[in-house]
Amino acid sequence: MTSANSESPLEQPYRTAFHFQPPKNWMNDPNAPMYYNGVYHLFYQHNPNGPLFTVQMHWAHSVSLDLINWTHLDLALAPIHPFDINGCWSGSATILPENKPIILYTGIDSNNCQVQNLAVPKDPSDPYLHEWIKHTNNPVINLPNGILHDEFRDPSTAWLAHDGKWRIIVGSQKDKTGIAFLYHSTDLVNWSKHETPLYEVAGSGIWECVDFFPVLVDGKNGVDTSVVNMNGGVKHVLKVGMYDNVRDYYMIGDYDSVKEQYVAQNELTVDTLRLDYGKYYASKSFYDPVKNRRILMAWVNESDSEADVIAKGWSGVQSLPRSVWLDRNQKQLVQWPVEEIEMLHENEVGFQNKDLEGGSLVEIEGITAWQADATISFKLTNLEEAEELDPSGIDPQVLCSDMNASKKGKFGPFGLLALASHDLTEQTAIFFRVFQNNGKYTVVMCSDQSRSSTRNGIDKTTYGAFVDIDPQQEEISLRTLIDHSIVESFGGGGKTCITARVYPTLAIGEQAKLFAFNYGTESVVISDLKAWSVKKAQINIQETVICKDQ
Ligand code: DQQ
Repeated sequence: MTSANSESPLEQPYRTAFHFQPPKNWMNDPNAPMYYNGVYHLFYQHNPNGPLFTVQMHWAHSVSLDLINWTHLDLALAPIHPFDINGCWSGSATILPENKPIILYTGIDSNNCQVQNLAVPKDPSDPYLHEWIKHTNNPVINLPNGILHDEFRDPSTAWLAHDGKWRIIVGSQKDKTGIAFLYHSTDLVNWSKHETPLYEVAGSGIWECVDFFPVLVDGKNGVDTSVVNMNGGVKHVLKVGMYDNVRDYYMIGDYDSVKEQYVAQNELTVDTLRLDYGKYYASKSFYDPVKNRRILMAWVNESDSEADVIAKGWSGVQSLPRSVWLDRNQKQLVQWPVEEIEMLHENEVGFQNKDLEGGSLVEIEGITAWQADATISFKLTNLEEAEELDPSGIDPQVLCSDMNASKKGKFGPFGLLALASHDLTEQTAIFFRVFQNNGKYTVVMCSDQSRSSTRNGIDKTTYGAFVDIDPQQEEISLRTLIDHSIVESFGGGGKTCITARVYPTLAIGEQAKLFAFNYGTESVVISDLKAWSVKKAQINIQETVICKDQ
């Protein structure tokens, strides 16, 4: 294998076509995504010197006019000052009311202590904000008493509350209790720790990349992070990255900035709500004022070995940016790929109302199946025939591994076989199973990577989660974005998301195929199928190519 720079699909079959990644080397967390003066900015944790993680993180920087095509800029932050000499770690952007962006980030200082730093653009009139100046008062927040030197990081976007004071949260832990420390400031330079954290959960371990944002109670639009009180019109999401299991969990609740209290309506346990039930971590959201929406991005790590990463010369992709809003049931979030992906669609194919008998499959032809966007909806009748299963105490991920895509049920497995070789030796199966219990139905969504590659030494964990829909009332829908080595799936209209990394050896380029399948014994009806080839995005093109009037 040659380095990522050569970009030949045969030499670099796992480089993505429309998911963001750097030209080469290591990338992890998205940092400080924001919209400023007509341009979207994405910074990210980057090792500019190699494809593996190092504590000596830099902030790399790319800009976009549409969240799909990106221009690569010079590094924005490098670890060269006493307050970040051992690493510029994750952080967030805030756009101040006078339309000035700032960044707060974690520095690993010369004592290897995690502290929080402030940076501002050198020239706010520069459309791309190339250069960033670190504040002379850095660090602006020191390690709290009683907290270990390496357990205090990732400041959130700041929000401005009723009293004219800014607030941020910072992730930490004490004796295994995960903590979101709360800080107040009037000038974003001088910060004081509030006497109580915004939230803490015993036993959850250190929290990383905390995110705290409002969502409309009614509607899909986003709201600015500083909207804290709309007379009950918003709820607040607290998202925490749990370092111990590398998963992003969230709670929905009510935030009162006067009482400085967050009351969550769901508990945070390993069984509760996750943004994505596959590989998806360190996510960060921002409010996009142009399209009045909240956008979410996350790091999707590799599943191959360190030796593979060294051979490829790069590691890590970003999820496709997703719009995120509160479901009508007010109990969970809904996520959906940003509409801009449609500019890359071509070769639309589809059909309606096709019976898919038990044990059958149908190829979705006419698209480039290794670079595709597919949506499919299933209608089920005879639901009284569904197998019995009491969902209480069931871990859907375990259920999906035990009952993988090759295990015949009654309703299910049915779904898509992505990145499949012609003889199906290789396939990534994204599918549903439906069960009943005392007149209620349970829908389980699985992403089965066990046959995704003929190669060994790859993490092929099967993922699974419940989808909170009633198949008597609504069809079961699936949308899957397929991009060489990433399969990003949205079940139930975006209520359940599962992202996987896969490394096919046969299902590469024109050899890759896409099928709809039903290996259950009961028939299902494909009420609607649409699929597109997805053209290659311009990712990390040279700076001169992008300009605002294009
Ligand atoms: N990655 C960063 C940290 C953060 C972690 C270091 C999450 O700031 O806690 O690269 O993946």
